[in-house]
Amino acid sequence: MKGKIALEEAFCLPRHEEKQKWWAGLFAVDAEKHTREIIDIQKIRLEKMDKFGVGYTILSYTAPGVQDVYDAKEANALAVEVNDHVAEQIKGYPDRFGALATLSMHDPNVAAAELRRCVTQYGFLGALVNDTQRNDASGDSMIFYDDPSWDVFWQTCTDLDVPFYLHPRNPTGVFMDKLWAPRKWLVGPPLSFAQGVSLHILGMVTNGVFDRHPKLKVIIGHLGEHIPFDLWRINHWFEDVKKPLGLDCKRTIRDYFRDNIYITTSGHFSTPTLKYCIEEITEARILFSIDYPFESFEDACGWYDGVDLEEGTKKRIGRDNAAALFKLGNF
Ligand code: GRE
Repeated sequence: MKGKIALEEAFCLPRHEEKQKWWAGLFAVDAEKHTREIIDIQKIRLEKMDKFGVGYTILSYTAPGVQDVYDAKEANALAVEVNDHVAEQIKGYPDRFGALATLSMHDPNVAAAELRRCVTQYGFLGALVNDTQRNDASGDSMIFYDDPSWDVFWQTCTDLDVPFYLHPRNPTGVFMDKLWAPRKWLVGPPLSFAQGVSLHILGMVTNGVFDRHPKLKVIIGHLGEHIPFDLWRINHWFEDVKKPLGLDCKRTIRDYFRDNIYITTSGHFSTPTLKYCIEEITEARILFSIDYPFESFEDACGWYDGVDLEEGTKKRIGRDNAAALFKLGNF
C-alpha cells in the first residue's frame, strides 16, 4: 500500500550518539546501524519511506529521553532543544514529515506551555511522552499524569485539539532492582513496556482523566499494550465488582476505547492479533505504525502490505484514520 502514515517513529539528537549506542546495545543486534538510523532523518529514512510506501512519518524523540532526566530545569531545556532540532530538520519536507512534541513532565504548566509553543510555532501534531517522568536520582520516584494536578495539561491538549501518545519507558530504581533485574530479558518489548503503559492508561481511566476531559485523545502503541486482549475481563471487573465497591469512572472501558483511545500497530505485526483488535475495538481506532528503528520498515510494511484485509479497512488503518486524527488534509 502506498501513502501509509507511520507515527511511532523515533529520532535522537546527534550529540547523544554515544548514549544511544549504549541503549542500542540493550535492544538492537547491530547497535552501530541502529544509531545511524535513529540520528538520521532526511536521508536513510526518506529512502526507506519511498521504498516501502510510507508517504508521511510523524517523528518523536527516543525513549526514555526527557522522561529520564530528573532535574526539572534540565529536562525542559532538553525538550526545547529536541523540539527546535526536529522542527529545523523537517521544515523543508512538509509533505513527508510531521512531529510530536517532546515534553518535560515535571510540571503540568511547563509541559502545557511547551506543547502549545510546538503546536502554534512549529505546527507539531501532538505530543509523545515516554510513560512516567523520573523524579529523582535513584529512579524510585516517578510522576504519573493521572491525578487532577495534571488537568491543566490535559485541558491544553483538548484546547489545541491534538492527541497525546503514551509511549513506554524502561523501569528504574527499586522497581528495576526488585522486579525486573532478576528477570532482565523481560525488560522492554517482551513485557515491561506494556505493563508500564497499561498501568498508566488504566490509571487515567479509573482516576477520571477522560471523564474530566471527554474530548482527550490518547494513543498507545503495540496493538494496545496487552489491553485489548483483556478488555472483557477489565470490563467485567469494573462494571460488576469495582463500581459497586466505589470505582466512580462514569463510562465503561469500552466507551473510553471507542471515544478517547487509539492503538497503533507499532512493533506488533501479527495478522490474527490485528484482526482480533479490529473485532474488539473496531478499525476506526487502529493506526498503522512501524516503531522504526527499533523495528524495520521491511518487517512492518512487508507484513501490512500483504495482510488480507478488505481494501477500505486497509486504507483506513494504513492512512485515513491517522490523516483524520492529525488533520493532515487530503494527504
Ligand atoms: C522504543 O520504542 O523506544 C523502544 C526501545 C527499546 C526497545 C524497543 C523499542 O527504546 O520499541
